[in-house]
Amino acid sequence: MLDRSRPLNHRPVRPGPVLYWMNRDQRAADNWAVFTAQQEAFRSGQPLLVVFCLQDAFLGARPEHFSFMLEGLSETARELQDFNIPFIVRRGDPSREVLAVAQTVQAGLVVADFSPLRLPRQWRRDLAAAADQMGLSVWETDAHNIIPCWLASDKLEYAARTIRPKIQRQLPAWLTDIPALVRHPFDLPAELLQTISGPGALKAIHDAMADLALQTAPDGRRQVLPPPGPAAAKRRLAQFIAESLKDFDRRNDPNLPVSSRLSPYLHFGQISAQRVALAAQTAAQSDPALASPVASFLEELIVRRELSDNFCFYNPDYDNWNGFPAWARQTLERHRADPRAYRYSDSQLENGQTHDPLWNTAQLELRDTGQMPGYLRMYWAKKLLEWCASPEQAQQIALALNDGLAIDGRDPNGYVGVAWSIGGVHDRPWGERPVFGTIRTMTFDGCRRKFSVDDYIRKGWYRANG
Ligand code: FO1
Repeated sequence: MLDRSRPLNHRPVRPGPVLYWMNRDQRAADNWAVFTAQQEAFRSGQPLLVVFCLQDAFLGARPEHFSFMLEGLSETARELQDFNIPFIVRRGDPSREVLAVAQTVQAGLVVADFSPLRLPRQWRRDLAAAADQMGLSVWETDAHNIIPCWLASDKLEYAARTIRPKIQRQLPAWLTDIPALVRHPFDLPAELLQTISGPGALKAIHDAMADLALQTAPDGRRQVLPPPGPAAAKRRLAQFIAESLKDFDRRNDPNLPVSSRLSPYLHFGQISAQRVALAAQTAAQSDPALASPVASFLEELIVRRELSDNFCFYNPDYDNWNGFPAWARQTLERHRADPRAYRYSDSQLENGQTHDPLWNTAQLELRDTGQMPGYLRMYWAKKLLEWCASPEQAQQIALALNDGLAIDGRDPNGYVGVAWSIGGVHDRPWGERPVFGTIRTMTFDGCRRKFSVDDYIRKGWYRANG
């Protein structure tokens, strides 16, 4: 079998229970990290356990986003427990908490899943270094991408067109069936479990949800979110394939219900991208009419998503000006002093109070539902460039709104989406315009030519006003 794992320190695996630290891939099924941990536990006849570290805050996520995650985790906890795999929830810094659990159970190996983002990577680095001191091996398994990020490409890619051939070449080897977990035959001694888990994961999750129920976001509003969890994700996938995949080539029209709406589940790892890709492929095999929409869907699901991870993994400046390509920084620099036709306060932007009704509707959809149609996310970010005092400020506002409001915020796709829109990342120079320079623009009239802007605004008005 191909190896989706790599060591994070130089210690050999030693006898002892295997611990999977779950972070980005919050599911039991179709999770290569828990599967790898189980394989290693089998090899030496050892117990397997899973730990999750709950943070008090994560990159501006709202209480509703934490609730979405926690409800999914309680489902995942039950699923793992059915496989005789204890699930432990700890609160606090993962490098410290994972190490404490590993020490108590005298683990022989810790397996982490993979994230290309700064803070989650720092957690892994700290854990691997501290574990190294104790002679404990730490591995990382990419359970999120279909091709492990460090193998898909070994460098920062310029654009979809440069990573696509690399992915296409390697994909047949990686896009395989995903093995199922089996009931784990080796038990962790009950008193040890009691020591590390206290009253249990479900109680810890329940308590955390009760705390969240008392909290409101700084704006005092409560978003209406889709149903959370792995089971809801599977239902969404089935419905998407049955009802809307055939129209996926028309996804740029936000009035049509063609988007997969899987992104919240993919972000929290409640569904595996590989499972989604296999399901789409299977659908295409049984219906030739699906060939083109499935190809477009897989382009977004695989090439674009894995390109986003590539950008964040190889570019430490994925969320600031220095991450923009040189041509984009030069052109934006040249237009820095161009007059802006409109300027708005943070609150006017957050509450969709600009002169542009299309932008306002998209922003209010984001504010109130945590989601925004994919095509409008680009328009939305580009308008911020047009209306803010500087490109840096536009990027920071776009990221604050996206991380703070989007259910799938705080994700490589969000950082890349904003950097593409404002800083030309993965794009090329276009015709010269005020403020934008040669960064590609998007306009209200351009949208009008693509879809009924009036319908979108009217429906948005009804969504907001009943
Ligand atoms: N991961 C955790 O391990 N613990 C958390 O408490 C946690 C909260 C959280 C809140 C919002 C959100 O969007 C993601 C969250 N994650 C959490 C997941 C995780 O850190 C990230 O999805 C990835 O690491 C990003 O690549």
